Amino acid sequence: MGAAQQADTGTSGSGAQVSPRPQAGNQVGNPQAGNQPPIPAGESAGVLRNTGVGPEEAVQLLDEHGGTHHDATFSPYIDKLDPDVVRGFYRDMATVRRFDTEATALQRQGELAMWVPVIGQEAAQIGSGSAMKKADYAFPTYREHGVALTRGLDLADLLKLFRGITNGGWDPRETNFHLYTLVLAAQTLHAVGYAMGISRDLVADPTTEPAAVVAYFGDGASSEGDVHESMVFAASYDAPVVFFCQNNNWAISVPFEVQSKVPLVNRAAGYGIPGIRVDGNDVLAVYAVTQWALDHARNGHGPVFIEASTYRVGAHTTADDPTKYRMGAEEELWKTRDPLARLETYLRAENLADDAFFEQVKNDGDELAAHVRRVTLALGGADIRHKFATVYAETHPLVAEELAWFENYEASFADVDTENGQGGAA
Ligand SMILES: Cc1ncc(C[n+]2csc(CCOP(=O)(O)OP(=O)(O)O)c2C)c(N)n1
Repeated sequence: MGAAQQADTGTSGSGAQVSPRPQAGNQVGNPQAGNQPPIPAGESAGVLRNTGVGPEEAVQLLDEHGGTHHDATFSPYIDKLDPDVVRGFYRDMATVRRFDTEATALQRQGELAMWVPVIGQEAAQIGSGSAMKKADYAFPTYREHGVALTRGLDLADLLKLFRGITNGGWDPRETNFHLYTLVLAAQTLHAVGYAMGISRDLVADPTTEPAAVVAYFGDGASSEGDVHESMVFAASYDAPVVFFCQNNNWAISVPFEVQSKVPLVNRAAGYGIPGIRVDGNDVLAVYAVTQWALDHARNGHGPVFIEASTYRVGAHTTADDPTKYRMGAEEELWKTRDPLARLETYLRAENLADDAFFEQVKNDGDELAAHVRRVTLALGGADIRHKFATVYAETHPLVAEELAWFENYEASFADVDTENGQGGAA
């Protein structure tokens, strides 16, 4: 990364420490503890202090004007980045934004049952996803389209779920990207269980490649008991898991202030794990912080909690109307912090990208959107009976009763369908 605009904001040298939790010598939960060099103590405004008082500021390496800042702990993770990688961050963020627009259009045209937009959160997702290695494993919620892209998924596969074709849409083992989880926070338990499995695999075979897990969830999900249980378990067993919370300020219509009386990052201290607050709209900072956390976890030092401060620019889903509960001024403020705009400003100022690059990214995005549309329309209609058949492994009287009701209801449209020359519901 170019150093021309490096400016020390004075935030480094604040004395805040990155302190790995004391090792309990639990060799089953943490087979590598003791064999690895300790993570060096760093200095960063965004890192939880030992006192448990969370940082006021978040780690930021690239501000909303495209200017860069130095951070003693995290800057080294991006200082030597190849410009191609930084351009790749932009390309991925723009790709997922274009994909999102197309999926929203498909929903509005009746081709998807609903859609969950991610606009505004691209940096949090592309930054954290890009920090992962192939052997690492991501446990997403239902909005991690950007992470899906970094894991190598064909984004069209995501839409199968939202069209009702399937309960999944991809084989998680192919990309180490778990299926979307709509039950809030349930995936954090799955993630910790998987991470504990990684630890045990290492005990069984020390030549296994060390890996870590990233558990994604939102500020609303942080109020669920599952997150608490996950963190207690992960801390107790030094599980190699990074808890990545995208605090997008809203849980549908409930504002963040209702979820927590303190910054979420403060909670990490209660579990005895390091907590880092990062500017979630700064792709470089998210990338650096997540790399640090993954190294920490992979090297046997246990879990890390990251709070990525970001904003859900659009609606919660296409079934939601944020004008009913949100002030326009807040939306306008966050638009000035747009993750793509700031990286574009930086790339242009550093002469790392020109008009031709941005034009190419736009054209490639349009091509991807056309591909996604083509694949989705070719899927045909969803067979809703499949849903009834997959609630339980065996037949269930209540499901059978509901299916009978549904079939009656469907049959009531038979006359209309005949008149219109159509053949049943899609
Ligand atoms: C256990 C559970 N309770 C309630 C819901 C309904 N629900 C779906 S999304 C949502 C808000 C989630 O907010 P947050 O965790 O902040 O994530 P975001 O959607 O903002 O990314 C709620 C309450 C659910 N899916 N699962």
